[in-house]
Amino acid sequence: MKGIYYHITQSVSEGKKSLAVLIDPDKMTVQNVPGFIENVNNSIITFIFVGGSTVETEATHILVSEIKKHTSLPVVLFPGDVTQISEAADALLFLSLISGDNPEYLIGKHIKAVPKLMHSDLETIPTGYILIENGKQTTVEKVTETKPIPRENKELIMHTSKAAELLGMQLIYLEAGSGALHPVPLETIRLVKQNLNIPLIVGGGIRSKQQLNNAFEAGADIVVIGTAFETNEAFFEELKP
Ligand code: 1GP
Repeated sequence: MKGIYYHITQSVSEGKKSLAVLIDPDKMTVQNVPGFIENVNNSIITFIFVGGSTVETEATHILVSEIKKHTSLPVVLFPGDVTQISEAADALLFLSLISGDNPEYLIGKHIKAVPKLMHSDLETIPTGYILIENGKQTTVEKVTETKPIPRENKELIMHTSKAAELLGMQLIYLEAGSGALHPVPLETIRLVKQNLNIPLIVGGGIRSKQQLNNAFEAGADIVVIGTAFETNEAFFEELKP
C-alpha cells in the first residue's frame, strides 16, 4: 500500500505545495471537531497534524478517532510524547529534536515508543526536527530543555538539516514554535531547500496568506499552521480553493 510519505514525495516531485493544519488535543474539544473539520474540508488544507506538548494520556487517540469520522484527509501524528501515539492515525512523524542536545528527545523517547510501534501498522516517518529561535521562548524549548538555533545562523540550520538527511531521515521540519513572534526566516528556508534532497516542512508563527505563500516560494514543501486557525476562524475563508 502506498503511504503518506509516498504521497508527500509525489506531491513534491509534481511541484505541489501542501498546507497542514495543526490540531493540539489540549486546545480542541471533541465537541468542536465536526465544525472545525468542516472548515478544514472546505479549505486548501491537505493534511491534518495532531499533537501538542502537554497532552493527557488517551486524549490524542480520542481526538484522532473523532477527526477521522469527519474527513478523508490524512491525519498525521506530530507527538510531543509517547502517550500521543494512536493507531487511529495514518502516519507518525517520528521526530528527533536535532537542534538540541537533550538525549531524551534525540533517542530516549523513541526507545520508549518501540513497544507501541513494533506490532503496529502505523506508518513511521523519521523526521529531523529543528527548533529555531523566534524572538520569545516557546513551549518546545521549555518542555525539551533545549536551546533553539539562533535565527541568524542559517549555515548551522542548513548543516543540521543536511546531517539529518545523511543519517537517513526522510523529512526535515524547521520549527519556529507555536505562536512564534517571527516565523522561520525566508532566507533560511531557501538555503536549506537548495541543499536538501528530502521534503521540507516549515511551521511556527505563520498567520497570513502572504506569509504562507512566502514560505512556499522560499522552498517549504509543507507549511504547518495551528494558532491562526485556532484564534481566527475567518482565516479559513482566505484559504478557500
Ligand atoms: C507548531 O509549527 C507549528 O508546532 C505551528 O505553529 O501554532 O504558530 O501556527 P503555529
